[in-house]
Amino acid sequence: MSILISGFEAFDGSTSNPSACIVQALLTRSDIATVILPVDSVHGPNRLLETIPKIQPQAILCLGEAARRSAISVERVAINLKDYRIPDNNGITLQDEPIISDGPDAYFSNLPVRKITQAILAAGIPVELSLSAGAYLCNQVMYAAIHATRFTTPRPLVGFIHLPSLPQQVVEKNQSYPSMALETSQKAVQIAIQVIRQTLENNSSQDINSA
Ligand code: PCA
Repeated sequence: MSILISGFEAFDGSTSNPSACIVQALLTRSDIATVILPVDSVHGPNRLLETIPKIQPQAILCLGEAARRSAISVERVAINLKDYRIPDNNGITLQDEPIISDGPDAYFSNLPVRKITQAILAAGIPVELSLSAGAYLCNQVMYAAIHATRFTTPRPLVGFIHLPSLPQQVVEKNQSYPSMALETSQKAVQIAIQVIRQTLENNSSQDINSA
């Protein structure tokens, strides 16, 4: 059983990104494939889309940082919109553009988003089921991954989790917005992986029983 987990490089003047730290910590697990994506309007989604056929994962969990959010955000929806509030790491700012010109307005994640949220909450970690992954690179990667795998059989589970900034990022910027310790975000991601794994196991035993 293979699960692909992606994270993003640092952006917006930060020297780190919690999603990259978590992906690096998962590198040693043989059942998990990882990729760190550039915060780049073209190469970010492309790097993920190139990796998917090589791994042929049963699930794809993308991770990114949501500065100023105070809780883990399990994303429900990706919208077909690029509307960047800040430039990407290549200096590009896109506005009012679709991700896929003839694509649907939005895709729902097919991860068990409510179960993941409930399991993270049960572990005592602040979490929300979020209605918007924004209109920047995280939303773009989530939309592109769901779009690219929609006709794959069996269809992989695909979704996105946003993580609050790390305390040191907020300190670095001399600001006072919310943050979450790396260990806490990491535990939340581990719980999400467990729930995804259980869902895949249940789906495959249902397939065997109905065969
Ligand atoms: N967060 C950004 C892009 C990269 C990241 O980690 C976002 O929320 O779109």
